[in-house]
Amino acid sequence: MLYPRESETREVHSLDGIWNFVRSDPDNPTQGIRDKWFEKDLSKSQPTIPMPVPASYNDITTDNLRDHVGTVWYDRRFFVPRSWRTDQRVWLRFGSVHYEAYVWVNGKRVVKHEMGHLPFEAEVTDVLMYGSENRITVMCDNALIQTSVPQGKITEVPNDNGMTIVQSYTFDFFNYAGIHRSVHLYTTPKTLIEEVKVTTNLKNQNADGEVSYSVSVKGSVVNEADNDLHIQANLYDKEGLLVANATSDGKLEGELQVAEVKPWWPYLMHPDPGYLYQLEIKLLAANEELLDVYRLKVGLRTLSWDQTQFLINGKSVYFRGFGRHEDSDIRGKGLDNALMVRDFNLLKWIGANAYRTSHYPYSEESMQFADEHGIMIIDECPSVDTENFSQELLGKHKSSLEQLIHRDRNHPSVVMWSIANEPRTGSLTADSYFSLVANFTRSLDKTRPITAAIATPYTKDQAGRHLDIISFNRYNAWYTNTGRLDMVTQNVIDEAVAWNKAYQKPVIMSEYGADTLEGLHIQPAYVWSEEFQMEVFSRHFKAFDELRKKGWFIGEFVWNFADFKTAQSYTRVGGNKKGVFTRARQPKAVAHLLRKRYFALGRDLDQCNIPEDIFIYIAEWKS
Ligand code: GCB
Repeated sequence: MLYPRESETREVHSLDGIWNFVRSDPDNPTQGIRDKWFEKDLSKSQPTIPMPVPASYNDITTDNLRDHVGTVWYDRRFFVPRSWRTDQRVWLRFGSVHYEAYVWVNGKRVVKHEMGHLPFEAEVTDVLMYGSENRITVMCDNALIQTSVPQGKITEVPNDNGMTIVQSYTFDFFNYAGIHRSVHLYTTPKTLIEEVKVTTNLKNQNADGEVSYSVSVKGSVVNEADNDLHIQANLYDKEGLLVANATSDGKLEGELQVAEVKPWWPYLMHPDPGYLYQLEIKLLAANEELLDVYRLKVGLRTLSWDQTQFLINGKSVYFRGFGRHEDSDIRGKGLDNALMVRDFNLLKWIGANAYRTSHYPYSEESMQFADEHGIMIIDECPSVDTENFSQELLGKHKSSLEQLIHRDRNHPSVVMWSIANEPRTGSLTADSYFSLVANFTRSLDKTRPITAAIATPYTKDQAGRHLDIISFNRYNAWYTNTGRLDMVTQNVIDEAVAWNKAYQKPVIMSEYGADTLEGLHIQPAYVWSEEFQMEVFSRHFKAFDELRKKGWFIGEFVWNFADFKTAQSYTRVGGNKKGVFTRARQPKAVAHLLRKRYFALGRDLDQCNIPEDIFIYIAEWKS
């Protein structure tokens, strides 16, 4: 599904803003459907409150909307200009609604979508009233069950006043819900570019590049000219100069050859990282009439991998990154440009070159930003703590990957697919389940390797054999041997070696860390203190440097970039505090340590420049 972009044939209107909101009675979640709340303004059925879009609804009010389980309703009115009545289509697109969404326009249901973090859309041409006001109504259900992705459980338990419905889940982040990303209305011509798939290749030692594109079209007029639809593809460099062009045959695909190419490089691996070209796709009729235009950014790069390494443009990559969350105060998982830009500034300040979209797909806007800034992404689907494997779950898990890959396959920043986080891979059922999930993923995209972040011990794991790259999560000195800083380095080395021995594949440590309360200082180091976090990291660094010498250890990912909200638990003080940054995106002491390491690695491995302020004057050392 293409990101909505304006062009000479397309208009985009935002429906973001303040919507009206109703929380259903948790004991009667389908009341709104039965009573047809979508047929008129919500305020005619129930008292409404204002609710920002995009945002999670949970932390907006002062009553306990936070822990609401079940359905909520949103609506708003909007104008559709008279000019849109002309010979074109209008689409309604949601960047994401968590978890299940039902959408009506002027009382008519236009789309239903299950699964958060992924976009969906519907054509609304025939239900809109042009040159007048329209109404959009959304019902959103946050309930997670054993066959949703991710999984959860709904139970009814006694409380002081009777019975209450409780949502539980094993994953360690708050189940924020609502209209999380932007809502757009956009127009397209009747015959439109529906999908564009781009792959790139570099040749002659990165001197020449190739962009292959294939386009699918919707709604071509059924007449003899159909087969003569064709594509004019133009590629422009950053300065706007045309560097290659091609006209497709009737199969609507083709190749562009780029001489003296500027490859897409990750941050700190090249002085000009994240170089993007603009690909202009023009859909033309047989008589050369311009039907539709869509433009997207393209980065030219190659990926390859074998049993010991992962390469970009033929150069071996060492990942220095983070597991992250889309999470912040008040807005929860709602898209926030200020937060996104701040996060990228911090990623670059600290010298990271990668992150994993733990534990679900991140916003399309952040994927575009990663392309621009040369940050490599391990793109994870929303399957976390996967267990109780069933056919129904498998179907939804595959669907999540299909939607993710369709959304993200053109991003140069996406270098790997992660098919799950900490799935329970110790059983034989996990073997066949993950063989199916991995093969399905490969059938959709062969150009990127597949991984999963595994916490099952290597002795029991049944999924690693289906992956291309092994990622493991482990919390030495935290969940195991708590407080024992002397039991980190060797354990990390031993486990990574064992994973490599078991599968003969490259290995990444995809999570390590320690909860740390900002400002808590205890010397000697004691759990939860800033000193402890620094020592835990430093002991891991030592292990990683030993492992790097072995030739198959390809990356280190801290857990977590920033503190984040979780469900309530006595192990969590206001949430998970393993952040290198606080939830307000300020550095803890360990951030300065990590920054020195990431830049030191960048200098050693990729010959990057070191920022001057890394060296703080202390004294003249006498040798
Ligand atoms: C993990 C999970 C992550 C948790 C983390 C922790 O293994 O993958 O979601 O937040 O541990 O801090 O417990």
